[in-house]
Parts: sequence; C-alpha cells; structure tokens
Amino acid sequence: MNADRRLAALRRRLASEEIEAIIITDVPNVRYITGFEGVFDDGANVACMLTDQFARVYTDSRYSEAVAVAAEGTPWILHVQRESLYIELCDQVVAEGVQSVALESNVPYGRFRFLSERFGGRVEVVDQWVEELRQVKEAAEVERITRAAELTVAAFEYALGLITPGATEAGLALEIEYFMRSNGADGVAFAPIVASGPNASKPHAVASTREIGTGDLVVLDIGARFDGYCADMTRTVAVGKATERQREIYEAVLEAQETALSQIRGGLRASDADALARKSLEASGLAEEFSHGLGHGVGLEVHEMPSVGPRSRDTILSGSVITVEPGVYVPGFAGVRIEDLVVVDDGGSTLLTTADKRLIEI
Ligand SMILES: [Mn+2]
Repeated sequence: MNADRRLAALRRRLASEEIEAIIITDVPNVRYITGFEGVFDDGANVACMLTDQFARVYTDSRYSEAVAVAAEGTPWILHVQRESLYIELCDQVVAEGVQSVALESNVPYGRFRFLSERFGGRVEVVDQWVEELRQVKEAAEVERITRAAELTVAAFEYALGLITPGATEAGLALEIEYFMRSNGADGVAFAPIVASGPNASKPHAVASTREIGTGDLVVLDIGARFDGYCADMTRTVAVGKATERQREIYEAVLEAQETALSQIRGGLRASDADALARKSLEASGLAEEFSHGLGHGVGLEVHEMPSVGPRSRDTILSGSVITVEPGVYVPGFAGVRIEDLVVVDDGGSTLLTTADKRLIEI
C-alpha cells in the first residue's frame, strides 16, 4: 500500500501544531503510517519517528529483515535497535537537534516520564492524530474491508446450519473462526460472540459452554480480518418458533436500525445518527434497554474513530466505514442486536454486510 499521502498528511499536522517530530508507537498506527503489511504482530516492539526531514522506523532483529524488505522504495529508513527502544529514540532526538516532540497519548506513563526527563526539550502528548487520518478510507482499504465483510456473511450463513439445540456457544464460536480462516481470512477481527438465551442480554458476552436450547434467541456478533482489515456484523436468530414478545423486540430493533441506516451520510453528527435509532426505539418503549452507542468506525482495528454514540463529538465523514448496531437487552430474558457495516458517502451509505435481516427461526 502506498502510504505517501498519509505521511504528507501527518507532516502537515506537525507543521500546523508547530511541533518538530512525532514518535508513533501504537502498532495499528505504525502499520498505517508506514503502509508495511504483514510485518508487525500486535505486540511488536516498534516505533516510528517523523519530522519534515526524515521518516525512521526503529525495531529489533526479530522484525528487521521484514522491515528492510517492506521499506524498499519508501521514504522509511530502518534503524535496528540494540538497546532499549526509548533510550535510542531519545538519543536520536537529541542527536538530530530536535527541540519538540509529540508522543501518542497511549504511551505508558513510565516511558513518557523517562523520555521527558532524558530529552529535556518540549514534549507534547497528542491524541488521535493518526486515528483521525485513518477514519477516511482509501479505495484499497474499502476493498479489503469488503472482503472481510463477505467472509463474515459467509461464516454466518455457515453457522446457521450448525445452530441446533444442544450445540454450545463456544463450539459455534470455534466453528465460525475455523470457517473464516479456512476461507482466506487472516483470522478473526475479535473473539466471536455467540450469546444464547439469558446470555444474549449481555452485549459483549463471552461465548460459554452453555448449550443452546429451543426457545432461545441467539446473538451472533462476528467479524473476519482480511489483509489486516476488520469486519463486524451481528445477527440475532430464534431457535424454534419465536414468541410474540421476541418478535416484537426484534422488529423494533430492526426498524431502529433501518431508520438510522436510511439517514446516515457524510457530514452527519455521530450523536444525531445515534438519536435516530434511539428515537425509533422510544416509540416501542424500548429506548431504555438500548444501553450502548449506535456504532463505531472499523478498519485496521475493529473499534476505531468515529465513535457513534449519544455523547460523541465526532462527525461521520464521507469515506468512513462504520457499524450501525442498535440492540435491546432485557436481563434474564433475552437480547437482540442487529449490526451492519457500511461505507459512508455524501449521499448516504452502502451496505457491506448483506446477510438477511428477516427474523430467522431455526
Ligand atoms: Mn460492533
């Protein structure tokens, strides 16, 4: 992936904030700003330093061979680290005569203190500079998210054939992951949520050894990762014939989701998008049971900017990829969530997760 545009955008930000250098240590941000693919695992020891003069990437011998290959033909210069990453970064900053450095806000406090004290220059903590750039997706990114979404839909359809009384949540979660990986996914974007019966009222339930029973609603919140990019989709199905109350709740959630989907477009305030779904649920007396935000951005990470909730200050930008996922949760009874992934443009949005949304009774 050609990351020149990304580098240029970050350099403009540095200039406008009048800071000479930024050190990037968040691994997804490193992946994004370098454009290096298949090089850094989630726990990678790596940092990038960027000024208007140079772009350097610091890592150790475990990653250096792959970085050297990935950096060919790019502005990135590899420094193979010999002692502590932060000691070397600091020495480098001093050697370059840099006077001001921006650090990302998720840098561990001990590291921040060490660098501040050893460097002695101006250190600024900056929040979400790279994350803001990541919101608006390039065509090649949308393509990968689309592939991840297709694999997710296929895994859901496959899982439908396995949902039967006696099947366990954890067993289904494993089958879903196995299906995704055997069909070309890098892996899962997050541990699949399979929440049945009373477990379905916990939005982020952990798949358990509970056996699915007749009369349960089952929430399947799943996502594949393809070429580094995530998908996220939720469907809720009934095992056996749905009761009247189950169907009522399902239809109310679906209507709230369709209402929001039909009005989301670039430029809409995230809190206004959230209010569309909340208002729709109010009409059914279920707004109180919608206990989380309407959605979130998706890309290199499954949760990224924008945050789409009642207290969000973000705006949904044209070119962003977001989820739309209202849910209703009644403890001890059931939960229903319906979630789609869409790519937003000026006029509206396009669905990337196309699985059927009519209530499926198995
Ligand atoms: Mn989600």
